[in-house]
Amino acid sequence: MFRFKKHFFLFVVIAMILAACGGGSDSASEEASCAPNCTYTDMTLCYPQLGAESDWRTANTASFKETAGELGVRLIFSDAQQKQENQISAMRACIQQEVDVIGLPPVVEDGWDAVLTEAKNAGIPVIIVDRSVSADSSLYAAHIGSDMVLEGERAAEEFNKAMPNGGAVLELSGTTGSGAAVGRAEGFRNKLNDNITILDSQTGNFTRAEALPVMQAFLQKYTPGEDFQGIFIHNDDMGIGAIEALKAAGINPGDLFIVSVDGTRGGFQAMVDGWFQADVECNPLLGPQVMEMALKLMNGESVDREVLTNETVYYPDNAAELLPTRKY
Ligand code: GYE
Repeated sequence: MFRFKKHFFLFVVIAMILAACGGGSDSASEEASCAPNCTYTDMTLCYPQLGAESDWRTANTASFKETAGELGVRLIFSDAQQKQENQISAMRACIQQEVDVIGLPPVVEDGWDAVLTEAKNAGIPVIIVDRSVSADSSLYAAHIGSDMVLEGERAAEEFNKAMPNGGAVLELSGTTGSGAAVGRAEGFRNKLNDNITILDSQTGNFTRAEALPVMQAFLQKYTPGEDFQGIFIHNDDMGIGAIEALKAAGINPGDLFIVSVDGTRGGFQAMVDGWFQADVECNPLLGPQVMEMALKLMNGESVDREVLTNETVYYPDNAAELLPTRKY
């Protein structure tokens, strides 16, 4: 009898320990085992980068790698080459490895529900970085990035100032379905004066190489100066591709009103050369902010769900002076 009681007692204790360890329990807590005292050296951060399509992206990648190196964060980095399926499989691999936090810069807005749910069920908080997602916000911890709509609105205001009597513009837009392209296009249309028409809009997928033939095709269809007076370009890399196409066709890009987005060194150089008339800033240096937030999430602290980057518009008048100070 005594022996039976003892074994029964042991069985109950073991069962309680197993239950406390959460073996097979439904949803895990989002706090790491080091919480509330986790430090950067405790952190494994997964960053399934969307690609290497632009100078902006290169600077964004460098920001994550450098910041992780400085802070002692273990960074699991991958490059999805602008393919959503690659980003999703990289995320699944990170979930398997039980990383502490995932930073996701989504190539497009739609199609994240399944993998975000998997991360949530695994207790891994996800910070959406840079572009936005259309998924329900209960599926991720927060979003850190630029206000893409505001960027488009700022670009529109430059055309409104430069073309008070109206006219027509072309739009070279970013990756179809990406938060950056959707937001910039929306903001542009929100604020563009009624007397300025958008003659045509085509995607150059945010790359120099793809923008060049798109600009060439525009030039086959429309006569610069006559059919259109300006071009709104969703990033500097595509702007540089478009400039190449214009020059190759014997057109002086400075005769048109060209506004781009990002504010990279290439964009500043294009302003110095007289090709861009304004460059709407979009800051890629998000590594420090994302890692600071990731640490808070590991420690179970609350975070702001939407963190927008403070940005401005740059102009040719002081571009030469600012160019050497640019970090990207
Ligand atoms: O403007 C562009 C890059 O998502 C904000 O992506 C980012 C955009 C940026 O390819 O250069």
